[in-house]
Amino acid sequence: QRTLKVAAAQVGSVDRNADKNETVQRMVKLLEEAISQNVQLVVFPETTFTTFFPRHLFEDPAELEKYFEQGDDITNNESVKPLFDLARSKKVDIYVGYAERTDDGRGFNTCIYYSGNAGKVISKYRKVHLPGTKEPFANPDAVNQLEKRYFEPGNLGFKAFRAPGLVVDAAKKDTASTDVKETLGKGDAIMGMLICNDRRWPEAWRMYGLQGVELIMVGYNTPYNAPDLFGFRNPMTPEQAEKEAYYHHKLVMEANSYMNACFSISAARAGFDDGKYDLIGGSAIVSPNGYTIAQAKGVDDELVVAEIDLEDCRQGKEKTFDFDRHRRTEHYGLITSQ
Ligand code: ING
Repeated sequence: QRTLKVAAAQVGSVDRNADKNETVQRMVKLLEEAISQNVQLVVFPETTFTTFFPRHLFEDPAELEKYFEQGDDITNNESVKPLFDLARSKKVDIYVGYAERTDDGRGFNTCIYYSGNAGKVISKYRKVHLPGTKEPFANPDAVNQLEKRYFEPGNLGFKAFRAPGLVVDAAKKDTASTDVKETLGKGDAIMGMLICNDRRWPEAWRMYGLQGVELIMVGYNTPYNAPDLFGFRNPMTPEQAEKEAYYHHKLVMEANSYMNACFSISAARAGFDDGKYDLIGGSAIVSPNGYTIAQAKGVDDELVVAEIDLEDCRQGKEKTFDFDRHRRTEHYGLITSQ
């Protein structure tokens, strides 16, 4: 029995000129709701503190800068500090996605795992798979996707980590080794973080799967009806495009959780930013057998909660997806060489 209570904190519309303090207060409210339900881990979305700004072309660098969090460690930044202070005071762990401006001026689409138990950031991940284009579409009315313009591809790889004090109380020493065989089903939870488009790339999940992860966390902003999304005119009606975007989100979360025998928690920035830029909801918690066990109902701020038992990963990791026994890496060269 290695049970823990987890939640996805879906955040509804955030307008282009929203007050960041107000947005952080909405996140604090979701965290307080989670705390009232004895939730131990809360996953927030991608670029949660602001609107999904890569949809806009900014000519003025000073305006663009407003959407980034400054510095290598943001947890004491004025406007976002309340969230991390609450997490630390109540010993709740949180995943938070944000636009990172490093001390040496680089830009990444980043998320951090803040351990309320340890009172500090214990892991950082920078989004590897950046969708969209570097240059804006010719059509001035197009909804852009300029992550390749504003961010560099992540340079931290896919590093699994162990979250102290979640399923094994801090007193009991968890096994120091992260070797899958030795630690499977023992010690602190082994986790991995992805961001949005990453979830559509099985290689990203498998990198964590090979490290024995039991839980993957993903924040996302997924539009569906931007007519020029990625440069092609969307032939579908808004209803068809919306239906397909929800289907593909569910498909990749369920399939990849199943194929890596791990739980996953996905948290959407959802709704209609500035009343018109659509983003799907669909925040969900998926089991290692690929079943969605809890999901958001709407596109507003919403907490999606489930009690999970990390032991449920063992069935997959020791049978169907026992990678050591079944994978034949001598045939997989193309995956890393092409
Ligand atoms: N957004 C989208 C995502 O991968 C996208 C981009 C939308 C890709 C629809 C394909 C289809 O969910 C981000 N931020 O990656």
